[in-house]
Amino acid sequence: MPCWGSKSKSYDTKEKGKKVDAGRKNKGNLVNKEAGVLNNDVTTVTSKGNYDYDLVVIGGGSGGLAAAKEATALGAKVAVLDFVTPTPLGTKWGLGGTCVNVGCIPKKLMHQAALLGEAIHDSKSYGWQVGDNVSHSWDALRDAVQAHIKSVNWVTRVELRDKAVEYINGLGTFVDPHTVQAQTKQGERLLKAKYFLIAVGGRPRYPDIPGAIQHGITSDDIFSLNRAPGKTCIVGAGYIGLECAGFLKGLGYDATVLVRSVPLRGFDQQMASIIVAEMEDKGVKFAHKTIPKSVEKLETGKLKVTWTDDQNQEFSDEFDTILFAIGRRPLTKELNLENAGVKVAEDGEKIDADNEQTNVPHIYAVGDVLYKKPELTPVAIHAGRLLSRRLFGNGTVNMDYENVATTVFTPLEYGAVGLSEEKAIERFGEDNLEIYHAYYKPTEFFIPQKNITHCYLKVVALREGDQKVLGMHFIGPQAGEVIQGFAAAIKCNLTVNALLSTVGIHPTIAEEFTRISVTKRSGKDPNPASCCS
Ligand code: FAD
Ligand code: NA7
Repeated sequence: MPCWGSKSKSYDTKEKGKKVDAGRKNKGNLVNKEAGVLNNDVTTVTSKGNYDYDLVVIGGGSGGLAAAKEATALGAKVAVLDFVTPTPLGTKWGLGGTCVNVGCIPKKLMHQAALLGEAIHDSKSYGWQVGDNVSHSWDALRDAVQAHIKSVNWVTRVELRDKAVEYINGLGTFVDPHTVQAQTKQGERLLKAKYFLIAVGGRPRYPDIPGAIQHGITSDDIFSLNRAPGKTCIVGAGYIGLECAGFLKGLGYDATVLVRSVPLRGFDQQMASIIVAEMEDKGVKFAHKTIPKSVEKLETGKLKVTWTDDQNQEFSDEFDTILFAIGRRPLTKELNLENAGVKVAEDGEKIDADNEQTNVPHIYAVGDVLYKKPELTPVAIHAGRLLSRRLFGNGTVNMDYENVATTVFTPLEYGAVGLSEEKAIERFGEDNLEIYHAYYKPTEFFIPQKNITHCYLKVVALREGDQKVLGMHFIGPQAGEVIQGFAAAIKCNLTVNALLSTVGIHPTIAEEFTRISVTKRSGKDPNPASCCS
């Protein structure tokens, strides 16, 4: 069986010159405007209007920028609009979108800062002479993180200029199906384009409770906060809530998480409970089955947070910071989509698009605005690039949203690809599955005698034949690095047989996947016997 994508025509840079010409002559040759469907056999479309641009992208984040750069490389004339509305606290940022400014990058840097704190502690047992008074400066970390972000903002602007993508620092709204208005500092500008790409991403939600907006912050504020966060209440136990709680605790701040239903809903729940247990061992507090009721600022300057549990019992505590991580709202309402005729999915504000094409054939969408698609940077980037290749090159490959790997950067990281155990049972039935699992001991943990209780992995596979792997789950250090390669293997139809015939790299933690032998069905002890067994 060939690896995924191997049959598809790949974009050949050597052919770029030729393809640019082809793109210029047959701009949009893959779009049947009348039928409103992507159709690779359609070769010409007569342009009905005079447009300023081939493509106008609304939103200069991960997906929008990737699509814009790819489109210009294929000869299209492209403009990108990007505008950041300040948070209620007044935080704003530069070009590049969520990931670079208030998402993946500052998050990973703060996670790394927390891990280094742990490493300083561990280093003593490795012989490093570290004094007892090791301290951490929030201001120094924030400044370093912000300096890095500013440099990325700058490089992004230079890159757009070099690639001849026109960058407009303005808020885009639809005027009609072929016109977008850009509201800039200098005034209004109307941009007519043949194609539009909606890549506006989302912003954190606030709960509808007293004091939330006045006194609360979100992930949009935390990475540039002008004071140390101190004792923090984190509302929400999703990906972002747990990551923020993890790095805040690691940096030395008291952290309490209010969990409404279950942590990491949508992820494998056994893995999620292990992550929570590990965080509890590290001192993060969890208030399960609770929702916030109010936030009040006391005369002392502290924030009194009141919450209730599922028995309607009321609790409260004082905090320095309350951080809401209750999910994100796509920024579609602000776009006046009705002027263009673009519909949003019935149960929300996201756009339900088939192969990124909205119900209006020349208007596309990528990234976090898409309905029921993973909210992840590489997903937005990949979909944006592939779309531009289909629109302006000879691309035929559609985005595959299945088996996208991800990692939750909690203190002990959790990397996953493919189906959770619950989802696999739902799809295939328990009897048709084999679940391999193992606890393991990272070599690095021995000398500092770190807690190994939660170093755990799981492989979800079909039971028959070579046992096709449906999902892989890993809790431990560097989980993202461990899972990435296996994600490629899953694309190539990895089987348990293939995993077991792979020779491991010793001593690593990733090799544990090549040694799986205990199935849940067997009831055998999944704990390791020794380091090299
Ligand atoms: P965005 O990157 O959000 O870009 C949209 C841009 O459009 C923004 O700049 C916005 O201001 C602008 N805009 C909005 N409306 C308009 C308008 N009307 N006119 C002009 N401009 C407009 N993903 C990962 O893969 N790994 C991670 O580790 C990870 N960590 C994350 C941590 C946090 C705290 C958060 C919040 C997110 C994280 N993500 C992570 C998710 C990732 O950041 C998003 O999936 C990704 O940024 C989505 O890209 P996008 O292009 O859809 O939108
Ligand atoms: P998620 O993953 O949707 O998680 C949101 C969390 O907040 C989740 O635990 C929710 O509980 C909880 N929640 C939602 N609404 C409320 C209210 N009103 N009160 C209390 N708790 C609430 O969003 P994230 O922000 O963590 O991450 C979004 C994406 O960004 C993520 O997919 C990453 O890819 C990047 P629930 O489970 O609904 O009961």
